[in-house]
Amino acid sequence: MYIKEIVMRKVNMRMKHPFTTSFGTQQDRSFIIVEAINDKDVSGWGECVSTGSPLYIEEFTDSAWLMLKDHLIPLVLNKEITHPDELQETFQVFKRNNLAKSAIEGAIWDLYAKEQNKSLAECLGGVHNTIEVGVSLGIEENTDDLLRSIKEKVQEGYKRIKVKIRPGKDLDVLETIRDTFPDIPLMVDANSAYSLEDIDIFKKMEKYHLMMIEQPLAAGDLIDHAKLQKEIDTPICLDESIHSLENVRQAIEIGSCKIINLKVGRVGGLTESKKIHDLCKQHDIPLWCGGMLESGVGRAHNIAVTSLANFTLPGDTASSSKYWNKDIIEPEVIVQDGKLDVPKGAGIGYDINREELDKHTVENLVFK
Ligand code: OSB
Ligand code: MG
Repeated sequence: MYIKEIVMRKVNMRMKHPFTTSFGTQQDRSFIIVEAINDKDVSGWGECVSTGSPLYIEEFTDSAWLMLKDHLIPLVLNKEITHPDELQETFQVFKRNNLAKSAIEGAIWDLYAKEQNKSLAECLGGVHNTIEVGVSLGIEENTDDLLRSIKEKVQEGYKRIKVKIRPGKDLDVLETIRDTFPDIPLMVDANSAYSLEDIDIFKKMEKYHLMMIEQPLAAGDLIDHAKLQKEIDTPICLDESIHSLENVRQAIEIGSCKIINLKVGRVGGLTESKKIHDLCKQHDIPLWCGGMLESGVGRAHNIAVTSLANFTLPGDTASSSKYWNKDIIEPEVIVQDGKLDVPKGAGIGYDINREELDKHTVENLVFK
C-alpha cells in the first residue's frame, strides 16, 4: 500500500441535543477526519475522536491536529506499508497521543481493507454478523426528562441503558429509574468523578442490580479501583484508565475491573484493540465498544471492531440520528431492535457523503 496523499479536515458539527457528563456539557463537536489516499486514488477514512477541550482525557482537537500534522503524517506519507499492524512500531517513538495515532491508523486500516476488497471487520478477524447496542444518556437537570428518554430508548429496542452520574446526581436518580423501570438492563458511568471516600455510595448502588459501574474513580487509576472492586459485587468497568494493552494486563492482574469499555481511539488504534481483545478473551473479561459521540466515520470503525468474538456486551454505538440531523456517511447507521448489521462491503462499508463533510469542514490540509 503506497500512501500518496493525506488530507486532514477539522470538522465542527452540532449535535441535536446537548450531552452532559460529570466533566461538562457538549453540543458542538470539533474533531478531525483523516483521509489516506493510495496510488490508485482509493481513499481510506479515519476519525480523531477528540473533543475541543481536554476534559475527558489529556488530548484535544488542536493538540491532535498538531500531532498529526507535524509528527505522525510525515512518518507515513509517501511510504510503502505492507500491513497496518506495522504502524504501531512506526508511531511508538512518540509517547501516547493515542487519539491522533488512531485517526491515521484507522484511515490506513480502511484503505488496506479496500485494497484487499474485504470488509474491515473481516480484516480484523471479526466473527459477528450482527452486533447488539445500548445507549448512553447524559445527565439531565430534570429527572422526568431522563425517564422520558429512557422510555423512548427502551421502546426503540436498545439492549441496555447507560446513565451518567456525578456526585449529588446518583442514588436518588437510580431510585427513581428503578421505581419506573425495575428490570431494564441498566448501568452507570461516573467519568471518574468519585474517590474511595465515596465507597458507601457504591455499596448502596448494589441494590439497583446494575450491569456495571463505569469508571467510578480517577482517570488513569488502577489501584483504587481494585480496592473498590473488592468491596462490591457490581462489576466495575474501566474506561479512562485504559490506554494500552499494558494497562489492561495490570488491571486484570490486580483486579481493578471485571469488564472493559474499549475505545479504539483511547488505546491508539485497531491493532492495539485487537491485542486487548485477545488478552481479555483469554482472561474471560467481557468487552464492549464505547463511544465518543462520533460521526459516521468513527461509528463505522466501532461497528467493525465490535464484530470481534469477545465483544459480548452491548456497546454505545447508537443510531446516527441520535446525534446528528444528517451524518457524513451513507447510508447512516440505523439501529433496529437494538441491533446493527456489520457491513459486508469493502473497508468500513459506508460511503462518505463528501458534500455533507465539506459543509462542516472548517480547516483543510493536504499533504502530498
Ligand atoms: O465516558 O463513555 C464515555 C461521550 C464522550 C466522552 C466520554 C463518554 C461518552 C459517552 C457517550 O458515554 C457515548 C456515545 O454515545 O458515543
Ligand atoms: Mg465512559
